[in-house]
Amino acid sequence: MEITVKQFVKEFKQQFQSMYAYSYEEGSNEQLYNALGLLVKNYISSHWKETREKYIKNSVKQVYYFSMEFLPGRQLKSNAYNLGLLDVVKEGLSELDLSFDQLAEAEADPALGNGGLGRLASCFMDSLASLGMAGNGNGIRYQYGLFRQKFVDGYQVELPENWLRYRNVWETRNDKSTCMVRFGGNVWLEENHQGHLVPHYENTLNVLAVPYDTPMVGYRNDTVNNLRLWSAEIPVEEEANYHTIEETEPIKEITQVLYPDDSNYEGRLLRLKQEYFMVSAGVQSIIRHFRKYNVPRKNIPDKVAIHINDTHPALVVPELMRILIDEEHLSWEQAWEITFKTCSYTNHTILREALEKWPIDMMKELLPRIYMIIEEINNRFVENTMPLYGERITWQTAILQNGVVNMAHLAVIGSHSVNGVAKLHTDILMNDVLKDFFELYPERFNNKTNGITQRRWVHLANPDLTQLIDEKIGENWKLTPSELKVFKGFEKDKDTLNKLTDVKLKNKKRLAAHIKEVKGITVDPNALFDVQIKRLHAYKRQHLNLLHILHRYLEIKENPSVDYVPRVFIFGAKAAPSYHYAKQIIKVINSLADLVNNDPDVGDKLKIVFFENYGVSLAEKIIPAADISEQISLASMEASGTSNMKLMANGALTLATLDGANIEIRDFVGEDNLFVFGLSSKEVYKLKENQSYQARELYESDQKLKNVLDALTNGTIPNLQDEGYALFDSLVNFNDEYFVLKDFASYVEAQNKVDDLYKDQSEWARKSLLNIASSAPFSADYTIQRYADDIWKVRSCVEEDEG
Ligand code: 26V
Repeated sequence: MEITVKQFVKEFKQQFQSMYAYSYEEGSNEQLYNALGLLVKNYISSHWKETREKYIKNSVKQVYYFSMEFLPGRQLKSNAYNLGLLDVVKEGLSELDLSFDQLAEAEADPALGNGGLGRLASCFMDSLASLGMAGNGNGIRYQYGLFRQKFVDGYQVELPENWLRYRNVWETRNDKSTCMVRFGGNVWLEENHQGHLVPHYENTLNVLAVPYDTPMVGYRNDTVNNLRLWSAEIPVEEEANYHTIEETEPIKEITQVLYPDDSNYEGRLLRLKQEYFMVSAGVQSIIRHFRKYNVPRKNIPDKVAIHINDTHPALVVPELMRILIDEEHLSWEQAWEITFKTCSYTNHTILREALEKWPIDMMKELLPRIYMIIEEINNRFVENTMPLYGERITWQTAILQNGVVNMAHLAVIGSHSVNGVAKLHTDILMNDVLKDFFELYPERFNNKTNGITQRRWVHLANPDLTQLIDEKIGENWKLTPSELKVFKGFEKDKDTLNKLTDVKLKNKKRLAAHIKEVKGITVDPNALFDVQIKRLHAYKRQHLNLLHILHRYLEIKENPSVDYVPRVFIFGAKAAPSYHYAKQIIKVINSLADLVNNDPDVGDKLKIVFFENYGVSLAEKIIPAADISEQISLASMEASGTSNMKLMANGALTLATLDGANIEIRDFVGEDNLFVFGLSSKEVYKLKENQSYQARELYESDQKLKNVLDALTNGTIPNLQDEGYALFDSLVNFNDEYFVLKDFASYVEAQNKVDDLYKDQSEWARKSLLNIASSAPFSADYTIQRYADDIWKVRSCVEEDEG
């Protein structure tokens, strides 16, 4: 985008004045940020309009990514960057004596998701736009995002995240495109005069769905796609029926808060309301938009692809059926053909406790028409499957089972494509979690290994590294990430390795200053920065990390001259508010941090930093400074992971079990350039199968392990209530569900190898370089290209223009 610094400065001053009626010199950071954001949005708006018009004019096939969660992160910097305006903006502001970075920090980080799944959705939005593909996001505009985490006396405390308090400059409320969503009441079918069976409704709760649209800006390609988030309101014409604030609650609460859990399914009515609200509004608006295309309805699958991000939006299947049958008057067969060809589904977890199963009674009462349709889908499925595959498989794959609606089954049966998010994960879906379906529909299953956007996670988060790469191999890698492999050619180049070490050190100094500021802890930037950042969950095994730190602490106490490389162990993790065990792990790590960080015997050998309120913005600060990336889940449990990819792309060496995408990371970077330990997924399956695991035997036979476990309960760690006992119990007395003790010895061994390598700084830098140069396959641009080719059948519109 062509804008001069002079023009920008003038427009910025005007923008500020028109909003606040005083000069920018008197503005607070929030105000200055708001003015700047609106100005940038103004620059975006013409591309936004033109992109939309181009898609309609060319009848382009559109992808709709349905997700209950999006974690876009702050948008000012990335929008300005993708527009090609970042330098102009920075320069202009500095002419006005303003710091861009300071203003950028005033933006609220929309935490409209829990973790990996939500962040993946946002990386995908970025890649869709950057590839010039017609991709739309569809989700919920939660008034409160994921809770703000604080530690009080080492315990996690949850505070509300009112991210909309100071307005959101990126969104546009779109009153022209509202939809009505109906809940409850009675429904019956009656034949109309054309002989169609049409539903009649009485006593429904009618909710107005209001869309808020946010531009998704492509990287220097003039493409701006749309992220549509829905908000629930009382329909204007029904306002008079509501007499008190309390009466309006059932409507307003629908989009009030994000469910702060990403692993435990609970059959909560409000959550089902949220899911249907988002799905119904989204599908209605798609069908409305499709009418602009003037194509027969049977061609919907040629013009629309709907993606179901985990089972949460799986009601897309019956909702699309409902609209096609009840409103468009298609036959069941015609409607089913369209629905099935339009929908595709990604599974993101094998954790049984996270798989959604709604009680039939609840579904019937809240969504009577939708339930009728689900029942019919199920009946037809059973009818077709039984003669071919017999009773066992048919009942195991049915949608309705034991009084519940199995949402994964609904999603698989209603989609032409089912994918996992890493090779191992897809294998596990096919051989275990969804194996009966794999027998029915092998052709539907495919793998799409996750990816990340290098734009946010490297170009913007790590400008010094980016500059170094540019200097060595030119800028092509920014548009063609595979070019990064050229960087491998510099693995023996002293100058490059020195500069790489300098860049890392600079990033670590910056993080060290931040640690000092927010935690008051002094850390040595020359120490090894060891990072584990992800949701807190037993399967991710932050407590394995904890046991190793405790082990080092005990060794140092016993022998103060022990030769450990100085290390800073960095954690960022939120625990679901109801996940008691995860919160106990947080408390123990925090108490151990108090002990270790203040023990003069320890000095710089060991520091522990547990950041509060981990999220996208904090990740952007931590990742560029990481030396070691901890990816230590029990093999088979982590579907893919994405922090593993971000850390690798920033030059951290991975310390990993062979789980999720770690396996593919190893394959690309080579066995010698990361640290692997622990059970393989096959071994885990075997161990579970033959039920031979005895955690207590390990505790009793391994003296080092025993010392560590005993330290949880013998008063070594100060200020604990029963948390140390809780950990001990789960690991020793309740037989250690995630095989922490089993993997402990090989983890400690791998950690010692990490120390040894770090002592050889140039060898470390060489491996770090190889990691960076091997990270291109994990670009979300490639992942999205594969979704586009194999599943959605959409192409870049930028290409089309040229061709
Ligand atoms: C489950 C539930 C259960 C009901 C309550 C709300 C809720 C919200 C989210 C989820 C599913 C979370 C699944 C998830 O985030 N999986 C992660 O997905 C990442 C992207 O594919 C992947 O990298 C991680 O390995 C995987 O854990």
